[in-house]
Amino acid sequence: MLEDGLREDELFRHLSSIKEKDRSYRKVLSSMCSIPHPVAVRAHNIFIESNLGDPGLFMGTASLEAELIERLGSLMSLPEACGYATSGGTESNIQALRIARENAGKKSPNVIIPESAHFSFEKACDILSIEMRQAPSTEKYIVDTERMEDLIDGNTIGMVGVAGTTEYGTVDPIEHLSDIALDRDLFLHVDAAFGGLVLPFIKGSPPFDFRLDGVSSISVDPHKMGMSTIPCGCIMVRNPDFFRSTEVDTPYLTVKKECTLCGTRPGGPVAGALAVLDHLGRKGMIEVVERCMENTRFLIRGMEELGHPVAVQPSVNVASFSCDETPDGWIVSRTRHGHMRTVCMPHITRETLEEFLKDVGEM
Ligand code: 0PR
Repeated sequence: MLEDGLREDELFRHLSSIKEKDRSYRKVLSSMCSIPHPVAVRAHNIFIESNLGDPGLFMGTASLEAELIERLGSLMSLPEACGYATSGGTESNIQALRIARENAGKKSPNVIIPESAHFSFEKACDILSIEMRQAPSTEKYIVDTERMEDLIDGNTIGMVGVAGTTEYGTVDPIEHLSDIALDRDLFLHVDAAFGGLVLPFIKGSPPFDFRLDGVSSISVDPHKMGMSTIPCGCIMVRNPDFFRSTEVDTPYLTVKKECTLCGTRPGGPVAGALAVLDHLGRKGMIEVVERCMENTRFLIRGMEELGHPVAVQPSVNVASFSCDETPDGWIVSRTRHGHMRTVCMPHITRETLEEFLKDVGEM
């Protein structure tokens, strides 16, 4: 710790120089986060000191969280869905498996997840001492439901389906998983961290939400395609009783019980997330998603013309290609199968993609 504090101008000169070491999003095709919408930043700043961990103190902010859950619940076809704002998809997935485990009450619990599921499930299973059984994907990079069913036994506490996979932008056959869940009386968690704010705005998207009776919980992240500030995820459940199992007594707080994983929780990103949804409305969200999807199709056409086929036609704005090299100055990621993975987030413009394709062509 410094003995004498820095002057404000010195401090901020230093911070600005450090910030320059961060990448700007311009040539970043690997991220599922983006530049937050200006209304999100403005709303976030208004609620900068609010703590949702003590909702009795911050009743206004708590009402915004309830509104956010109502908006997202409606988007997921269940306006009365019960939920709360998390720090993102990882926390939502941990909580979903925690609820599934408590709900099933098995001695040696296991959960069946698609091989393509996000690595946060590995963390969740480790923390919760649940055996993670991975079901392989088909050649379309969606889970093979027959293989999934084969893995179910008497100790299975639930299944996971992904709506908008991190690596290929595909959607698992959630309708079929929902039938299996109902048939075998299992908890079904849908990880729609990415797709939850994309698929509802695309006509003809496959069903993945609470319309399917077997879906028990869904996670949706406003800090991805919701353009909110970080961190903002949401976990929603069909049955409010599900949260009983994660409740603890909080005798000295303004509320006497808490079902969340984190204690202190920021109100700013929640205000930011709601601000974006209310400012853009359904029409504005459709425009944003359409632009991202048009850009994704443009990129796929361009890459294919250059001899780099897309691994699978995605259902959301994530596209992965057979292309071993990466042009200088660009950030893409690599899937576990070695494909070049790209995400056309709102910060990726048509001009940026033209520049990217030109550089790929010159590699
Ligand atoms: N579920 C899915 C389907 C995801 O894609 C992700 C994250 C998560 C859960 C976990 O969400 P949180 O990271 O919010 O806990 N997917 C991105 C990924 O791992 C996260 C990311 C975002 C990574 C921006 C890098 C980046 O620059 O690729």
